[in-house]
Amino acid sequence: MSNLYKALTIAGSDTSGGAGLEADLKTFQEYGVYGMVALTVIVAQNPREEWYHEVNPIPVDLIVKQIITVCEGIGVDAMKTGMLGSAELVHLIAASIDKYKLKNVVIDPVMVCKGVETIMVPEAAAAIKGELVKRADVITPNTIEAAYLADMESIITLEDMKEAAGRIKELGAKNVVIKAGDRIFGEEAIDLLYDGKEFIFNRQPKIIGCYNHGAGCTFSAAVTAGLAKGMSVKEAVENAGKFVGAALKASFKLNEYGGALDHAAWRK
Ligand code: PXL
Repeated sequence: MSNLYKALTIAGSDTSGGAGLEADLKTFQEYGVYGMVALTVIVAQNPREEWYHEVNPIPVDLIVKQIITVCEGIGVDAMKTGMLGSAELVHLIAASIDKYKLKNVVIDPVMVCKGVETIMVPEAAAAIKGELVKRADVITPNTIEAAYLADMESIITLEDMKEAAGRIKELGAKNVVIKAGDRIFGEEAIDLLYDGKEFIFNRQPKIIGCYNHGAGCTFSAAVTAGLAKGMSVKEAVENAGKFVGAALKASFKLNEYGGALDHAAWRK
């Protein structure tokens, strides 16, 4: 490798391969970034119970060991978080960001995913709000997560998105990206990037009939990989939008419960 760029994801494993650290590593690979992992939970889906998602936490002392391996033993150019099972783990990650002076910190405040109503225990969500948002160089909530972080009932208009971004910025995040994805706005998928000065809307035609499981993880991983390679936040976010768009367009069915993104689509 001529230039070695290294990224860490502190995230859960999605056994079905579409989301979580599997999506993150596939994305890092496509960007030419060397990917490393601290595994937080293992999600197994049950085909005998309508793909019910079972979330199995990894003991925190084992997560500590993984973070030491990567942060003390190797070093990282950028990092991201994904599914975090407990407030205790959130405290640990906040302390690790400070201890190792980690740069290019991308927080994907995963609180909900398809297949489970709530995956985040309320204490962990509160800890993310109190401890991780202010340490984020970029935070990438969807509209549900953004409404929670911003103390708003819901986000359904562009003005709501701006209001939420402003409130999340006030919690201390350097840059806020709110992904409206397929949830609102009819024919369009609209993301907003707010850096405290400018509201930049990225509008794309909605991709109809695609499988979007893992799209959020892939987006935040693409931002992380971009930052690891030295892109500006604006550039990394723009690129991540295109990367996910291509992966969504080429997404494919896996079984009767859903499908997956094609992470290699951008180069085809
Ligand atoms: O897409 C959210 C998500 C994140 N991380 C893991 C997951 C999921 C959804 O299934 O399994 C590990």
